[in-house]
Amino acid sequence: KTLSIPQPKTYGVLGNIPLIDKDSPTLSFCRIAEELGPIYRFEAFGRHVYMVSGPDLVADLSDESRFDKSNGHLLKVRDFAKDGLFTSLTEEPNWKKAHNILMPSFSLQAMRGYHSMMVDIASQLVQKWARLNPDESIDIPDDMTRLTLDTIGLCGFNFRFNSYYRETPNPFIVSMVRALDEAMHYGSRLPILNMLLIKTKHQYERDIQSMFSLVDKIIAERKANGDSGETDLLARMLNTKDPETGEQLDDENIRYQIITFLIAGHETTSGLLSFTLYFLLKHPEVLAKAYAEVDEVLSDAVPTYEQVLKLKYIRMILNESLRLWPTAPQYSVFSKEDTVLGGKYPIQKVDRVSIILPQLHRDREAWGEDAEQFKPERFEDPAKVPSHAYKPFGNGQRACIGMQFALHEATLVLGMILQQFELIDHTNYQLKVKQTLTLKPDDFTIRVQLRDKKL
Ligand code: MNH
Repeated sequence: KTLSIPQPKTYGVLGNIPLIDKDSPTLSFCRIAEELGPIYRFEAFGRHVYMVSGPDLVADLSDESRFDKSNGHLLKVRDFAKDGLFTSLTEEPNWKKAHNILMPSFSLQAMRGYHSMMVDIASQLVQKWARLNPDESIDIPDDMTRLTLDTIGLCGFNFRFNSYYRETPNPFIVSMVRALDEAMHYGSRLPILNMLLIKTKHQYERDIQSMFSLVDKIIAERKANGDSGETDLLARMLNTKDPETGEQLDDENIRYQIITFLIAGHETTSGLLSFTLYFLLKHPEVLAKAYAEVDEVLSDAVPTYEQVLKLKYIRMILNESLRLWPTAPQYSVFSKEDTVLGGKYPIQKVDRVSIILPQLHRDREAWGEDAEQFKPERFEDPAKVPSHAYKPFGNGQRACIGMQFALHEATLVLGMILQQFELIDHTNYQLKVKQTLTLKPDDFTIRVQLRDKKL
C-alpha cells in the first residue's frame, strides 16, 4: 500500500516558489519539512522535486542501483563548470575519466604531499592575527575564505592568490561569487523576468569569460614551462592517463575542473571553519578539551602531517559542526526507474529527489532528543554514527572527492589557531546563517589574544 506525498500551499504558475526565502532556500525547505514531514513535493513553474529529510528514505536513496546524481539544480552552474566533476552527470564520459585520474590525488595518503603548502597558508593567517592590536576584530568568514582559497590555489595549481595581502577579494573571486549568486537566483525567477534582466545577464557573461581567461592562462603557462617537477593537481591532470580508456583530459575540461576545485575548495571548507569557531566560542567545555588536545599533540612550532592525524577530538568537533551546519546543505538524485521509496512513496522514472541535510542531520529518532545540541562526543565511536542520517559529503561514487583535503586542512588550521590564540566573543554573536550556494555564518567577527602558555 502506497501513501500520497504531501505538498505545501501553491500559488498558481509560481507553484510553491513564494514559500522560499531566496536568500536562504535550504532553510526554507527545512521549515516546510518541519511541518510536512520526511518527504514532500515541491513545485515550481510546472516542474516538481521531492524534498526528503528522513533517514529511512535517505538510506533508500543511497542505493546507487536505483538512484544516480541529478544535476538539475546545478544547470546554471554548468554555464561555467560544464562537465567538471561536480556538475557532470555520471554518464558523461568526462566524469569517470576525471574521477579515475584524480582520485589518487585526493587520498588520505596524498595529503602528505599538500601538508607543507597547507601549513604555508595557515601560517599567514596565524601571523596576521598575531599582529592585530587588541581592539581590532576579525571577520571570520572573510579570513577563512582567504585561507581556503589560497590553499586550493597553491595545492591545486601552484598559484598564489595572496589573499592575506589584499583588502578586497581577487577579481577572479569577485566574478566567481557573483556568477554563483546569479546561478542560484536564476531558477527561482519567472522566465520572463530572466529575459528582462539584460544587465544581469551581461554581467554574468562577462564574469564567466573572466574566469575562463584566468584559468586558461594558468594552464597555458604551465604547458609553456614544461614539466618542472610540480606535483599539484594541475600536473596530474596534464600528465596522467585514465587507466580505463588510456585517454587524458583535454585542456577545456581541465579548465572546468580547475573552476570546480576553486568553487568547491573556496566556499565549503571556509564555511566549515567559520561554523566551528562559532561553536567553540559558545561551548567553553568543548573548547577546553580542544585546547588540552592541541597542547598535548602539537609539540613543535608547526604541526607535522602525523600530528594532524592525531588531533582526534578536533576531528570530532568538525564532524559535529558539519552535522548541525552542513555547509553544502543539499544534493539531488534522480530515479532510474519507476520505484517505491522507503516501501511507501511512489516515485517515477527521472523524478528528482533532493536531500535536505540540515533537517536530516537533526532527526531526533536517529540522533536523540538532544539532536539540536552541539556534542562532538557523538562521533567518539564511528560505529555509533547513524550513517544514513549523516551525509555532509554526499553519497557513493558521487560523494565529495575533496573530503580528506577539507578535513586535513580544517584540522591543521584549527590546531594552529588554538595553539596560539584565545578566542574572544566581543559582540556576543547571535548566529545568522547566510546561503550563497553554501551556508556560512553572516556578520561573524571575533577578537583574539595570544595565549600565555605556561610551559
Ligand atoms: Mn566537495 C562533491 C561537500 C570540500 C570537491 N562535496 C561534494 C558533495 C558534497 C560535498 C555534499 C556531493 C554533491 C552532490 O552529490 O551533488 N565538499 C563538501 C563539503 C566540503 C567539501 C561539506 C568541505 C567541508 N569538495 C571540497 C573540497 C574540494 C571538493 C575542498 C576540492 C578540493 N566536492 C568536490 C568535487 C565534488 C564534490 C570535485 C564532485 C565529485 C564527483 O561527483 O565526482
